[in-house]
Amino acid sequence: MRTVVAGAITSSDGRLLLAQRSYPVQVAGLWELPGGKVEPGEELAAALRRELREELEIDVEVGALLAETVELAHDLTLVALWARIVDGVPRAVEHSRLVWVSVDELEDMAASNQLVPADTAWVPELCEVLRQR
Ligand code: 9L3
Ligand code: MG
Repeated sequence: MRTVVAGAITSSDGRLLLAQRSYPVQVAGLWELPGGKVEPGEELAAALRRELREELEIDVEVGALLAETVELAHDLTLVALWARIVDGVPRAVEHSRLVWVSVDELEDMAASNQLVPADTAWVPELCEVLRQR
């Protein structure tokens, strides 16, 4: 059983960073919270900081866990942590594109199935928290 950790990266003006997957073909073109697999023995927050350095060339400060845990196929469990950028400007190293979305844009993208299916579990919490900011 492995864990995948994703970052709910927020901006000071209440936007969320989404990254467009370039692989595998089943989800290529869909948008996700960026992240990746936790290494054995690695802490969740450390894994997220490592993944976001690798994938986006940013340093983040990691916050709380989002409530929903998603069971993926192949013995993978997916969790998300709130995060904010403390250094760097996000660059799509392995994604096709990056976008900062407002809450309304996030809801539209979810409603039109532009998010990777697994990540839709977080949309209600993402919207609720971002609207409070
Ligand atoms: N995954 C789903 N939603 C996400 C992320 C970061 C990852 N927000 C899934 C896709 C892959 C697996 O987790 O099946 C591993 O992710 P990656 O290492 O390919 O990013
Ligand atoms: Mg990844």
